[in-house]
Amino acid sequence: MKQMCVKAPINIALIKYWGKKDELNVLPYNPSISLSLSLYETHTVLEQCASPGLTFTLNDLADAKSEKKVREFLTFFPFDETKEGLIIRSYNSGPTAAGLASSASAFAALALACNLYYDEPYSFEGLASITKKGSGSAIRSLLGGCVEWDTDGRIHALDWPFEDVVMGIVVLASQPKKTGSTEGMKHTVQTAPSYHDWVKQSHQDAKAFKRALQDKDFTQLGSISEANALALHAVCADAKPPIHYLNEQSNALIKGIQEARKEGLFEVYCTMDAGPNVKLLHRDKDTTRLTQWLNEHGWPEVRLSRIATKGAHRCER
Ligand code: 2P0
Repeated sequence: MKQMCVKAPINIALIKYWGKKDELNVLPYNPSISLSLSLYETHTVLEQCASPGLTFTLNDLADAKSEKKVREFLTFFPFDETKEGLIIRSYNSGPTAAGLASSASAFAALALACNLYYDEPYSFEGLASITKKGSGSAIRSLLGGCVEWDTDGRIHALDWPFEDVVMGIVVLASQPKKTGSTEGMKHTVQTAPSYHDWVKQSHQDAKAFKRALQDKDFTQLGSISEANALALHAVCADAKPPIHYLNEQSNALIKGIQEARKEGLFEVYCTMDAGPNVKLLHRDKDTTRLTQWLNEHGWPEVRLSRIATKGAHRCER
């Protein structure tokens, strides 16, 4: 029986994507830049089956909502449910739908697995353009390292000069978020008066971020990333009614990190996505001081991640 196994890493954006200028083709209003991370990944297995129909499981459980999205995604491939049997098993090693990029790794893995299973109907560019239709940010998990997704819908690997950079993730909540990203960004585009200023600023942030990469200037890179994340949450709060992904704990942790940084205790920068969890960008030399500080202040244990050098790739079962 035919079978295909693929793994894809999560990615965390340092310059955030939030809003589609073209919903049909999933083209973003602004460029985003991310790091693929080795901490969590999705492992997806496609298997031929004798009886026609689709069976989908997520972490070995049936999941109607995800199955619907997978079925929609399969329309990009020559899958005929009335004639062909297909079992898709998907495993997320991290929490699902909690702002930890599980849909990014999931659709990157699914897209590559389907493309290989059906003998590559798409070139890499074609694959990228359908992957983002599963989930916009998933396009960035096709590549490893530092990845830019531009407003024309293309992805580029950027040279990442910091071998010692670590991303720490402090999980403050692992339940699925109340407002999904798709609906949250649409609501923000439609109702936040400051949305277009935010887009303008994001373009400038992306330019400044790439300059900081060329200059190998971690301080600049971290400062831009933190400001860009805070601006995302400010524009969400500007929507009518507002969207608040951060909770009191997230805000307290961000404030504590900023104060400790100002005092010179460590050089750590915060970034947050569509959920309350806080990610902490720093270098090896600060990991011990950061973990001690988190511990002393009663924060949950930080999960540390290196940058994943490989994007979505075929694997053995
Ligand atoms: C990002 N996020 O750049 C931003 C920052 C969350 C906050 O991309 O509608 O699941 O499927 O394109 O990719 C999450 O949004 O949304 C996201 P769709 P997606 O990582």
